[in-house]
Amino acid sequence: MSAGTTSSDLIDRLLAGEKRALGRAISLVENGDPAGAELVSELYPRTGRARVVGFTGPPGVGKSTMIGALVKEMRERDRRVAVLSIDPSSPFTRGALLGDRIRLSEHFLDEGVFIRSMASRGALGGLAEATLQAALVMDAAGFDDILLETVGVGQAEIDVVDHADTVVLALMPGSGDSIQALKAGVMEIPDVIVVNKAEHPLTDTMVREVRTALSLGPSGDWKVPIIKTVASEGRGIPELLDAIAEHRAFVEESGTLEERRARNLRSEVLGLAAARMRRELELRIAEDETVAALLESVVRRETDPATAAERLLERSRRSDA
Ligand SMILES: Nc1nc2c(ncn2[C@@H]2O[C@H](COP(=O)(O)OP(=O)(O)OP(=O)(O)O)[C@@H](O)[C@H]2O)c(=O)[nH]1
Ligand SMILES: [Mg+2]
Repeated sequence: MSAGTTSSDLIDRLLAGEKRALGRAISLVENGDPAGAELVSELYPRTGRARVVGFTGPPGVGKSTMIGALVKEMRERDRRVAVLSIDPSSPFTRGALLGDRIRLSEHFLDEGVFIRSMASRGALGGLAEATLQAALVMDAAGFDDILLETVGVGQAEIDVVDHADTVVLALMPGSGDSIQALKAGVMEIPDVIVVNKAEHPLTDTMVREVRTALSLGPSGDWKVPIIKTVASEGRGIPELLDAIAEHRAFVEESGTLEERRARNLRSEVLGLAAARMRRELELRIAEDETVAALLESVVRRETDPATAAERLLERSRRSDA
């Protein structure tokens, strides 16, 4: 069977919402298989319908637990939901992965729920690229909502959570670092803030600190709601889902959804191009003796880093011509 037939059959099954086909498609993307990239480019015109909600926040605040509880609530509201959690192979996410598996078995027979963790090695743009491609595939498979769980590591060219239609920041009492980051403007203002583990006596103090931090930032037309949850008991989860839905309605009605998506897609293209360019440059450094000599001269303090970078780029442009 040729690759073409495999992919058209896979596409048909995927568009019919078949979970096994979806799992297979995501594996292709995750492994950086060229068939995955081809699949995404074919499916792309059929995407854009799903509502993408990104969850970020420090390790262990309860993002996975919260998402699990939201999935349950969403099923009660008759929505088909796909969950994608990103595993940058940190020791923290190991436990959460286990949690995902437990929830996965809970929804195993439900065609309306799909849960998957990503750990990519293959894709050119790394994990971020593979994750966004996986989200597109889920979108094409007809899921109403896609929930993305990420840890807020902002060093990559592409921060996945920035590509969501709604960004939820999860905190818990004692998440002081995040408050500082919000205050300092290091952290992008989210659309919804959750204070989880709200059974803790310091919850209201935390809520006040969050409110103060937000009041220091730019104030837009959307007032960021602060929701208290005890995710492990499902408390506050319907309120959280309502807040997410309200944000969605707000961005749709105000026309900012289109603007936001256009801006996100533009930065995704730039981010992917930058990641590819970096990889090309790294290959060049590994393979080109002149470049290796240039780097050595930086180490010997004969050429400064900025000048060397300029020469590296000049050299790579020349070889493109
Ligand atoms: N006390 C309390 N514990 C909770 C609550 N929600 C989640 N937990 C527990 O907190 C721990 C971490 O929860 P996770 O959902 O794995 O947290 P996470 O943010 O996904 O963690 P990472 O993916 O590792 O960043 C687990 O032991 C949960 O059972 C809550 O509302 N109260
Ligand atoms: Mg988790």
